[in-house]
Amino acid sequence: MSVRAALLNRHVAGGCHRLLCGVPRLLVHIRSASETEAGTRRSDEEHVWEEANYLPTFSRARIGSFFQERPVLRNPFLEDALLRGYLRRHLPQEAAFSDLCAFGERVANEVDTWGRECELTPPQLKHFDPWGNRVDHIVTSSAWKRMKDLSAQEGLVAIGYERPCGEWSRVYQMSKLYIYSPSSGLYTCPLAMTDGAAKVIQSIGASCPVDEAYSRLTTRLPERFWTSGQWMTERQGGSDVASGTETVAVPQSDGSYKLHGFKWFTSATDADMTLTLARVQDRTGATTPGSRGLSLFYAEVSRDQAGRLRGIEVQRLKDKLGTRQMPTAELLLDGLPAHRLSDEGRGVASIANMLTITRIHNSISAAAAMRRVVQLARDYAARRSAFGKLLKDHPLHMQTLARMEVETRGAFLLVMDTCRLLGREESGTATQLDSYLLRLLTPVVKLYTGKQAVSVVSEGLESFGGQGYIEDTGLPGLLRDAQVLSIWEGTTNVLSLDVLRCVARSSGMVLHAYFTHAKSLLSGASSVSSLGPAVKAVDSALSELQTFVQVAAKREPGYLELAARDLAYSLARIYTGALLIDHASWSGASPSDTYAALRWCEQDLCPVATKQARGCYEPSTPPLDAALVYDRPTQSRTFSENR
Ligand code: UCC
Repeated sequence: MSVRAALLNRHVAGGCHRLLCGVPRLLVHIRSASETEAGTRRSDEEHVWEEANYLPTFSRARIGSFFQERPVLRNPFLEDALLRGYLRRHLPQEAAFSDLCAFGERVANEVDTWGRECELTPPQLKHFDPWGNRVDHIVTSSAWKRMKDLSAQEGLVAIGYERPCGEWSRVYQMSKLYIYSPSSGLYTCPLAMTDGAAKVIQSIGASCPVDEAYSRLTTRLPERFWTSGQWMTERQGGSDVASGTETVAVPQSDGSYKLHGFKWFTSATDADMTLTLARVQDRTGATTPGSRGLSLFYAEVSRDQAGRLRGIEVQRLKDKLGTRQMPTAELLLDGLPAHRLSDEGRGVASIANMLTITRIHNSISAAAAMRRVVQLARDYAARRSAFGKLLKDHPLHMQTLARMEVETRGAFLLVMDTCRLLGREESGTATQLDSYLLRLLTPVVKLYTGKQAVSVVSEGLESFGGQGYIEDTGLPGLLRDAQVLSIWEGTTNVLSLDVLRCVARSSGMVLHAYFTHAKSLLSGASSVSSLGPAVKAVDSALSELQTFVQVAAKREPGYLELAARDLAYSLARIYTGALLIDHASWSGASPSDTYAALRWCEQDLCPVATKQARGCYEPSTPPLDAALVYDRPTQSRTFSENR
């Protein structure tokens, strides 16, 4: 620091008024954040000093001159080597490519800001108008409304039904949602349910009045576009829908119904219509309990002339950990006009199509959350210096990001393969084995990617240091929103049991389809020597899995139930390994594709066999688990004795 500057600082620090008034030409230290180029550091010697005619009466405190550059979101389509490689291999259609590229540009430059606005302007419930009339208005942000128009224009639901790419149309649609999801302000949630409702209506056969609804759910015209809700959850039944659903459907003389009940979680409650479950009352008012008493209903959300919701009271909005952008409500159904869509007692089986679609959307969102955090983290690693060099030049940091990348690639391929199967089924090209595989993979991909997303996004936040924990960076919201992915649409354990259920209901055919396809993926790569260790690992994991299944099939039912989660994880890891190998053996693959496959296959691919060998599913285990969970100091020993 120059002598002059030091003198000046002393004077200012001393509050020397004389100096301010009496000396005509003073030096002012420029220290405003906006005047300092982001990410640059200047030594004291290099500080810029400027002459000025006066000093302000008040001046900001010195806050230093270094400002860290923020991570920048670039076109998520162009930035994603695997997405582009996968599409080049399977869907080499110029129109789809240029649409995805243009959409990616829009997401980075425009939509991402709307998503942030959705987060910062959460929905509010206005129960009454200024004159005391009950109105139950859910007030959403303008950004949330723009998302609705955008979704229609971009065909985010419509593509799945227009099928511009034949059996690859679902892959195209889901690729678009994958690019969109982390910037969507959770608008992907209503889109998931909208897609699911369209699928249910299509599979049941769209006749009056749902033909109109179907055309609105699948339109590209914003002014016609509707979203749908999926009201399944009641106070007694989140997972156990069959025994927990209390809502009753009272038949009307014109063949329609009125619904009475309480829906405890309804997501994106600003929807235009909904599908929901209820029990039809007979003439005496009695209903059938359990799953066989449930039927599927369609209801429109509408208002009467006085502006009141017809047959619905919005009790309150939920105060949630994440997904705050989206209105989630408790609803009292008090005579909601509805139409029965399914045969009586076929409600769960009929809404299952919706569950398949929403679970796949959930998995897309999970893979997309991982991809987004990796994309931002790698950008940041090229901007942030610590310990003398950029983060990207620290091998340990790169190792961490590379592990996240491997998880993300695995999740992506697992989800896209499920979309591939869905597309084949819908376009009529699926074999029976494809259909079995789709049934098995749907719960597997949902449960596995939901968990991976939480772990990868959490790791991703850590890679920003303290900034990852700061709200106005927008990063913490990624973690909050990831946490729901393993909860809604079936928790990890409920979906693990769904895996067992579909194995049992298909008499093991879903597993036959699984083994057949996984082996065919491996056989295509057997001549690629660089993939040898990965092929060997997946091959032996498949054998272990087969042995496990044979042993477990002969054991008591409780044995398999205890193994359900590990079995589902094993199915996910082995199949994903096979997909990574298959992708790496493609002629257009990169060395990184091979490296990712090798790294993935280094983990325990078949934890169910590992844990079986350790006796984890033996009948002696559950009491020990329970004793461990409820472990308490024994009553005979007092506190002082324990010490
Ligand atoms: O609504 C929610 C939030 C909405 C937000 C959505 C956004 C999602 C993505 C966003 C991305 C950002 S959350 C609430 C969702 N609720 C659930 O997921 C319920 C979880 N519980 C289950 O999945 C259970 O396993 C139940 C409810 C399906 C079990 O019911 P049941 O009645 O005990 O099941 P059953 O008896 O096993 O099956 C009844 C029938 C059978 O058909 P049939 O009679 O022909 O043999 C089954 O094969 O339903 C059939 N079925 C299925 N079919 C049951 N599950 C399935 C399935 N997964 N796929 C095909």
